[in-house]
Amino acid sequence: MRILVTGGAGFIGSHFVRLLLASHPDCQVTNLDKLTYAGNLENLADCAEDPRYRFVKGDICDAELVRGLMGESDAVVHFAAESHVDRSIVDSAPFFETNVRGTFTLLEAARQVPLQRFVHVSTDEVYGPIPPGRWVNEAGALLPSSPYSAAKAASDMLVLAYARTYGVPALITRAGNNYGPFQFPEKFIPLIVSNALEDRPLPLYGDGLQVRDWLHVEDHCRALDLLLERGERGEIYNIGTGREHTNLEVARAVLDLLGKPQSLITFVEDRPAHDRRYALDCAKLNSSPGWRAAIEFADGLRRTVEWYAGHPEWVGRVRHGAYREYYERHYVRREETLAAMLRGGGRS
Ligand code: NAD
Ligand code: TDX
Repeated sequence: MRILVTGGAGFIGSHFVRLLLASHPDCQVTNLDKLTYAGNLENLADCAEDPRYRFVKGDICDAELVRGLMGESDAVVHFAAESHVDRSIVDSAPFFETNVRGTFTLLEAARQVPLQRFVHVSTDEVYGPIPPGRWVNEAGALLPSSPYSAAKAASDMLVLAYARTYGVPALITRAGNNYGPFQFPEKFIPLIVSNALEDRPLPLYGDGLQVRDWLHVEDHCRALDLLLERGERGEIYNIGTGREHTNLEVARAVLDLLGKPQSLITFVEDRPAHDRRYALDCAKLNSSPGWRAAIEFADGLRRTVEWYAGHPEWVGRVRHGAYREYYERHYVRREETLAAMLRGGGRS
């Protein structure tokens, strides 16, 4: 099968490309990626020489390029997106450009070629916050809180409309928070791990009691691979573990794993419109095609912490390279201010 992967140089996309090449000897993979700050070809250095793999640098909003690549493909797995909520609050324009117009551009091409499958990788954030004691299934209302999740919800609506109107063989997946190696250290787990490694404060928004369903990236990619083969067109599939952890629990566990003091935990101003809890009902995927997360959170977190501790050069290049300006603007200055506050007996 010839598979076009968009955003394959990012965190989840790079794991997915690696999984495809490892588990499907006859596949041909084209990775279309614009290489934004989040795209990093180092994430796929071990695949670069594989004759079944091809990298194309380009934008999913480029209709001509997308039409050409899709015409040579049997299936599309669409990861490319602006993916960080905090950035969408600072500047939402690239989120609507890539997540909405980019998805529209792919769908326009998809309706003109004989594709077998189009997997649209979406998120649990489109449902908005889920009250305690409840879990949302695929029929849940979409109530996105951030510009990021609003753009993802808009792209989901386009996918459903193109499946119904033009028969594009598309399905949508909505996963919980991913974690694992190669995740950009602006996201919570790699941010707190790399801060702890440098003895910097771990910033927890608000009271730190927000709940997320942490899904190891390898479990997520296994589910996507299964759905690429056996998912039903026009359907939506939630992908989660059913486990709940507060951000504070995660931060405490990371500090314990690294033998660092709990005093590094620092409560900071909350994110605007911060969703309190995500909780997915995954009964559909669990029953057919039949998938369950295999990696326990404690084990996955330990391995992830070990990976970051063992790759200081990767973290250093990412933090101080493409990411430097944003990192300094949003984290270093804030942490320095916090550290000064703490020295002066302020909030802790
Ligand atoms: P990421 O930010 O690590 O990677 C995104 C990739 O897309 C990068 O390689 C970037 O260069 C590329 N890209 C961005 N704009 C592009 C454009 N216009 N054209 C081509 N390439 C472009 O993101 P991620 O965390 O790997 O997330 C991948 C997908 O999974 C996203 O669609 C996201 O919404 C979804 N998702 C992520 C999570 C999570 O926890 N990270 C959870 C659920 C769903
Ligand atoms: O410095 C921080 N302090 C903090 O308390 C950061 C960066 C985050 N947080 C909190 C906010 C969330 O409650 O940690 C939690 C996780 O934050 P993020 O890593 O920013 O993830 P989230 O906002 O939950 O969104 C993620 O999961 C769904 C991904 O970024 C999305 O791409 C995905 O769709």
